[in-house]
Amino acid sequence: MKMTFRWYGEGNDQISLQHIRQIPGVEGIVWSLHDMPAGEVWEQSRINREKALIEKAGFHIDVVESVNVHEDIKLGLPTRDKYIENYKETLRRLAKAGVKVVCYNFMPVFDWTRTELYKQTEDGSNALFFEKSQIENIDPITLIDKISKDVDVTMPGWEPERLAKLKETFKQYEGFTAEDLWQNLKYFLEQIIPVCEACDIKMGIHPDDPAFPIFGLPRIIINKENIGRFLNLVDSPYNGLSLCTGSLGSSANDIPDIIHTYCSRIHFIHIRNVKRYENGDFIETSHRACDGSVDTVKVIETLHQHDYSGYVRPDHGRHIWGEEAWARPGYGLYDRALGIMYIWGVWDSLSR
Ligand SMILES: [Mn+2]
Repeated sequence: MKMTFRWYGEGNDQISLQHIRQIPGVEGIVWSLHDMPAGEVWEQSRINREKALIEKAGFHIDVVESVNVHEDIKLGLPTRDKYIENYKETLRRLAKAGVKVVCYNFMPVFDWTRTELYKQTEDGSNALFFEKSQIENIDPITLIDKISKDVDVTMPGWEPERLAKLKETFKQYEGFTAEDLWQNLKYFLEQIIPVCEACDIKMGIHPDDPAFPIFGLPRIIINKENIGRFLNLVDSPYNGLSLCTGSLGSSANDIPDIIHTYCSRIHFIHIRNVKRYENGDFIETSHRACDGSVDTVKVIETLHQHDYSGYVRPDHGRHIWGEEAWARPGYGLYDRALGIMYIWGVWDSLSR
């Protein structure tokens, strides 16, 4: 298991690389060029600059999260070929810099969805929250307006250029089915996986978050069966998973079983916990197994049984010790650092 930590880049993250260095056992930074619009080719000089900065602080740059997929590719529009060519070129350039794994997702319109970014909890911490009845009774544009008002940073998946076209994008998805999305994903993979094989970059798809359809948009990377179907679209080790226990945990998935079944295709894993309520709501919790609905101990135990040697990062944490004043939603320092210690605690005791 190789421990990593997500960092949003200089001037774009309140947490410094020096602080991350002080978390035990973190070897790599999970990074991206967060201001790159989906579909553009990443400049080699910018990739190299980021690499130099991260390596100078003592970390590897093996994992990129994410290289975003242009909406036209998901929609299967004729313009997709141009964007797929750009995607391939970005992959080649990342490979040249030494990147090993690229995380991405294939969710229509939205990257991830919550109804509240700072939901107060009993102990005074706060966390990302999803209230199902709100989603059912609000139109997406209103929700985005409401959520965006709470934060002054650009969140991945909620980039201004994406939000500006929201209405138009929704229109494009009218009548669009899950089978359409499967077909377009297959087309995309058939194009890029040979490039990945040639330049030795492993692709890891992130499950849909939450793992069920919202706003009438299809969601396909949501459960064991669909993950199996996904891996068979192109049956290559380079076509793999960025398994996220929190996303899959938003509905009743047996995550240890998913890990057990597909372990050789998991290149990157996000470990976090969520507590699901009977009415379909869920809130993000500490990493501890008893605090949420995901059996994180069994998740780590299953990885250990399989001698998992891929990349891991703690996923979202709660905001604790007042850090909501400055931290990105879900991406404070403290709870993610505690999460790492929990993961190491379980892992090390199993190794002993
Ligand atoms: Mn995740």
